[in-house]
Amino acid sequence: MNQATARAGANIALVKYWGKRDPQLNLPAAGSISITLAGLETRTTVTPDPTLGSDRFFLDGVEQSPGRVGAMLDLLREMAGETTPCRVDSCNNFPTGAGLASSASGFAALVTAGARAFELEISEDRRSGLARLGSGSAARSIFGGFVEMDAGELEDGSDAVAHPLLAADAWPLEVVVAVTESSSKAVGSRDGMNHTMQTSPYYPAWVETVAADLETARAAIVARDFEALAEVSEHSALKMHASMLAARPGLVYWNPATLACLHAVRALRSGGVGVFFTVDAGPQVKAVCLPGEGERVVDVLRGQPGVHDVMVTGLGAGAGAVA
Ligand code: 2P0
Repeated sequence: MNQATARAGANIALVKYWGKRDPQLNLPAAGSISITLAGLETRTTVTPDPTLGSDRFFLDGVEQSPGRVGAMLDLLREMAGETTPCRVDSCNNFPTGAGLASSASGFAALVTAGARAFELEISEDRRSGLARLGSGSAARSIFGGFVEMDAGELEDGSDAVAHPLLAADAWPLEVVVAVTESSSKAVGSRDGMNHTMQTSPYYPAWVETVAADLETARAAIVARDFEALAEVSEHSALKMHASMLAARPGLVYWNPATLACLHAVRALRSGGVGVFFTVDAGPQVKAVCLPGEGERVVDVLRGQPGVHDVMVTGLGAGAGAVA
């Protein structure tokens, strides 16, 4: 056992994951496709310490209940035949819990650091499956660039893992994040997803149509066809939000600034700029741009009423150890 540190980038889904086929094993009802980001990352250090009575977890320096982090450590300890408690120190370089996918980079970094701390020789596939148990979207952050998550068919969930589609430098898109609210969201993804599954009449239609979107997005990525990727990505995001809006009571994650940004992005695209939007379970807007277009999009989104902050980043590598 050793102290080990790992980093992982946040990821943004272009074809969204929303709904589970098995809540216990955290298996998605459908696949998803994402891009892993370079500039929004989590760094996590796992320190096995026999003097601790139980696991301790610090997020950005503030102690939290170990919860799902402790459950992940239990799995890693069981695989390693160990029982030693750990201290986990995790830091995000972006706001936590505000729809910027901190659980994705968080669990990808935790699994990667934890596997190293317990000297487990495990494949990226296996790490992706473990990360999924912590958070569905985390399975994708194990890999860099363009990534596809498979829903899988097996009951034990062993085929519900992600795999890379295209390396980051093969199509170096830029991502502009417009922060329209910096506090944590009212309804977390997991609760929002369950509520949508249970009460939205649009949920079955959502699940039935994801496979076609995956096929379109996959083909667009392989062909570097930005227009096709823009069309299917905006469709997937709006369709996911439509399923949430139709829940009872409806989930409204957007604020006026969210909507202002969506219209601004569409106006830019109509004017010939290579950009499209996506929105997750929160009010932030992510604008995905052709290489070189990011700065122009930053200027426009910064000028939208209600936008607090704008960040630009590129696509990045998968989760990895930090020496
Ligand atoms: C996604 N989201 O594909 C979608 C779009 C949010 C909206 O994956 O319950 O925190 O831990 O598996 O991974 C956020 O959901 O959910 C998410 P759990 P997770 O990025």
